[in-house]
Amino acid sequence: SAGETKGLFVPKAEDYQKVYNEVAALLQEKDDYDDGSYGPVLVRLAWHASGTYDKETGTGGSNGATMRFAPEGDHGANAGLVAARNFLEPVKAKFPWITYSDLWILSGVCAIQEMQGPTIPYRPGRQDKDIAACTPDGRLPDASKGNKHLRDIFCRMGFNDQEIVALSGAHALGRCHTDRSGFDGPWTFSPTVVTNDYYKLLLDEKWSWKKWNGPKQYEDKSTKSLMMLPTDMALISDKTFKQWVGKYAKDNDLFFKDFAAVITKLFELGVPFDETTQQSPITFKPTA
Ligand code: CCH
Repeated sequence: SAGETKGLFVPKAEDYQKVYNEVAALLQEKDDYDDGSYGPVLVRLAWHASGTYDKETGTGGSNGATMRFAPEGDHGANAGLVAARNFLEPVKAKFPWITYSDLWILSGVCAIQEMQGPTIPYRPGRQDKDIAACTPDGRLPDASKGNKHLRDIFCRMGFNDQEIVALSGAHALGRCHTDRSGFDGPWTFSPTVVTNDYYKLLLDEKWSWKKWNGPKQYEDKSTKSLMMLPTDMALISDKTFKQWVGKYAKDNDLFFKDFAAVITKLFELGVPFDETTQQSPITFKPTA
């Protein structure tokens, strides 16, 4: 029949929408976490699954979900992401046909849309790999560094300056945790809503070094309740990056459009989609 090949269940767009709805319902239900949502940490899981990609060797990326295994799950950059992976276990149990690799990315898409962000087209087709495919430590960015490091890391994935700045707008979401990265605090006043506030705050606030025992980070002079990482500040100390920060601070529609395009690219790095099926991307219907 149409939906089956050799007895294997072949999921259709409506099946992926069911998974989306389940993640969205869990996001609603489990609202006692952090700032009231698992959304930000789901976005970070999808990003760290994808951001290991190396264009030279074609290794890493979201195709594989190798963060399930200790060597990669234990990388310093992935500290705390077990909360996101555990959050998704009941979804995997309810829809065993979906791979972890597809589920993590679908959940990132769901979180962005449910937190009032732009529509992110989604294509399934990722396969889980085994422990041997774990990537080496050091492929994800180090927050204590500057503009050269950002370019080194993101060019390895295949991104340009504009794309680096557009991706960084994700820091409108969530917060730093002292027991995970060592850093502390949120970037914006609305960490569970996708906005261009990250760029506005970068430009409009006065930022100074936070005086504390933790790693070097910035705090806003007026409320001392927001933070920026050294890598965040690199986006306004570097002239080319700063031009894009200015554009996104002024124009939320432009940010949404560019963010949707660049995060779709990120989520698909190294994924060998079956081009013969000509499967068009799925547009998930938000639940709100
Ligand atoms: Fe990020 N990020 N990120 N980030 N990030 C952290 C948290 C989030 C860097 C470092 C950190 C992106 C880029 C960078 C999110 C999405 C993206 C934390 C705190 C650090 C440190 C972790 C903790 O303590 O829990 C650095 C360096 C870069 C360099 O570019 C990109 C790109 C994205 C997505 C597109 C999200 C979301 C969070 C919040 C997670 C949470 O648990 O609230």
